Amino acid sequence: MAQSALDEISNSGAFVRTASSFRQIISRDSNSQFPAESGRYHLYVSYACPWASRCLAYLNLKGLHKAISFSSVKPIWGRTKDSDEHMGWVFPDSPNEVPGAEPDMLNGAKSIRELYEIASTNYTGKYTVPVLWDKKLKTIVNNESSEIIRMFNTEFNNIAENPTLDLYPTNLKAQIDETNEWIYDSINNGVYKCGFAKKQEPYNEAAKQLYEALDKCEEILSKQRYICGNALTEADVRLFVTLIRFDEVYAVHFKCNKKLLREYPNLFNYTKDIFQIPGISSSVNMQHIKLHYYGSHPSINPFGVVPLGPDIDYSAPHDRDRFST
Ligand SMILES: N[C@@H](CCC(=O)N[C@@H](CS)C(=O)NCC(=O)O)C(=O)O
Repeated sequence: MAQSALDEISNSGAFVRTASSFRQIISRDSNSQFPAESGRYHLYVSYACPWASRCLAYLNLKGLHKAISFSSVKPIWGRTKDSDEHMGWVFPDSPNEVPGAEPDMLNGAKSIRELYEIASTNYTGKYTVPVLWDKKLKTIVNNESSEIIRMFNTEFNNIAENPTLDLYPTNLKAQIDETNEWIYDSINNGVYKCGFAKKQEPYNEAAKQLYEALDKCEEILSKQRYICGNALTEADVRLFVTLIRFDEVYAVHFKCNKKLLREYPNLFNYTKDIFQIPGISSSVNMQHIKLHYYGSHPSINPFGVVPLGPDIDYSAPHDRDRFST
């Protein structure tokens, strides 16, 4: 089984992501195994990781800081054990080592791998973030961001500061699901397929699909403020986490350079618009993002040199107010 994303390559040279393993659900039902109690859960993230960042964005948007604690690992992968060569997410020794990264105060773990080993003695998969941790049962509840964001959206409403915000409303579920599907495949995961391809053909195919999907988004966003209409939904948060990394990282590191995000007027302004929603900008740490990608994939960037640019100001004015909401 793959122990890191860098191993998830098929015989044809294409990147093929494996499914997450911990799939328990936190419920508002106080009799469930994992009830939505304040102070019980902790979200381990890396600011670098788009999947973890969407959970962090939700934590902020729903006003769950007091109910659910979170911390970020160090941006650059390190050795997770002295006895083997595995490289993965590690915690700093002190809060001053890398701004934004914190030691593991809950379990005293040195790496995310250690958390997986506490949760399961026979785990053989990847040691990914996000990790939604149960402090009471000392285990991983869930490590699949698409499920974590759904729990944050609905299950904590009794303790959330923003309980009425519903990013997956009943009347839009079908449209959000349909949008997520092509955006996940061609854009969120598509950039990874471009970046990790080890042969020309799978790269060409992934890049073609990526740019068709970006063109489609550009077209949709020329007519409406958000991707599923004129209200923010889950689909926007999911799209945003990839777009915010696009010009700073994916264009260079993952060879997604056929067109830059800032060459798409609607997508670029849309990215600024979402960035400026209260709670979103603090889920974005561009320093961690750049350090991680350029510094953790030696097969793509052997010397770990981080490019200077383009240093885009996503808090600059945008033109999305032209649509009514
Ligand atoms: N399906 C997972 C994917 C998470 C994921 O791939 N995280 C990456 C970071 S961006 C990771 O932790 N990779 C560790 C590794 O490949 O060893 C989710 O969406 O939660």
